[in-house]
Amino acid sequence: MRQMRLRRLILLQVACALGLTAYLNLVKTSVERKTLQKAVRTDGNVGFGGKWSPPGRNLSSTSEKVAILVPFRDREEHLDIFLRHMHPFLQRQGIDYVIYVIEQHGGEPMFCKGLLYNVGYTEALKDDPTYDCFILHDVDLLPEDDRNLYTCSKSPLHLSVAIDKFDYNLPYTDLFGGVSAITKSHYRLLNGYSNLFCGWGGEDDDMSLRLKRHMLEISRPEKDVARYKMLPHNHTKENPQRYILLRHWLARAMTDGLKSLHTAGYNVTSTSHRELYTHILVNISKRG
Ligand code: UD2
Ligand code: MN
Repeated sequence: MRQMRLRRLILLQVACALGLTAYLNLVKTSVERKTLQKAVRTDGNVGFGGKWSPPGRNLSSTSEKVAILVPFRDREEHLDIFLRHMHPFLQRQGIDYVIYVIEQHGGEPMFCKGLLYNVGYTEALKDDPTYDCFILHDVDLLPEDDRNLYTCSKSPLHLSVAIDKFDYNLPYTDLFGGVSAITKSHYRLLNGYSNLFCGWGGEDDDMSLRLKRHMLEISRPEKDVARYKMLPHNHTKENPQRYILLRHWLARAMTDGLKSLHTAGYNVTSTSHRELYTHILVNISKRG
């Protein structure tokens, strides 16, 4: 009771400081956040760290274990919407999964998506070595159709075939960015992503070339099934080095990636099991 009164008092003080409209928005957002988290928790019984298994799964079960890797920085609003959408979606599909959010911080101003995927892959396997399948997922993409299954297959899958932003058309056939599904062994075989692409663009095309080198053809679900909405955002700062890097992709493919992760200039600041996801905070120091 005393705590509630104290909270009201604090909120009132905030109201005076911010003005009524801002205050109402604040309360609304906080209520929405709570309702959201509660809805997801009670609906799906998401375990701490964003884990969920289909009911009846036991230790001897052979169903695939899936790690969803989400590279992230400074997109809190997207993350809220993403989690609210994805937990029920994955549960309706009966997937045995954990959501990992790999967040970049530190001195590097550009966003290093490929490196974050490699760190996510490595740390997820430390957390649970039995993952068979990795879903590489932009935080701003929301699948529209439950038939778009979040499992792996014999060849790497590109799942975000038709995005509203591109009028539900695939921009080009070698595209591997957005949402993809790849087995643990293929990811290792490919030496993961390049660690060198920081800033917008190129890292997914570099991966596409790695797939070609190993003669791994990209498979895709039907266009009417693999539909996504992209949440609106500003354009991320481009990587001016990307064309030069791509020109020498073959020379780097064997070394630059999982194999050179230990020299990639990062360290894992913390790993914590939050209510709806496992949070891996990665410090990336400024590149030379
Ligand atoms: C495209 C690709 C994406 C990636 C990027 C080029 C599609 C559908 N997506 O996305 O996979 O290849 O081009 O690098 O083709 N992010 C943050 N904070 C940032 C920047 C990026 O969290 O400041 C994460 C977030 O998960 C985001 C993803 O990186 O969804 C891709 O970045 P983007 O959404 O800015 O780029 P976009 O939509 O052009
Ligand atoms: Mn985007």
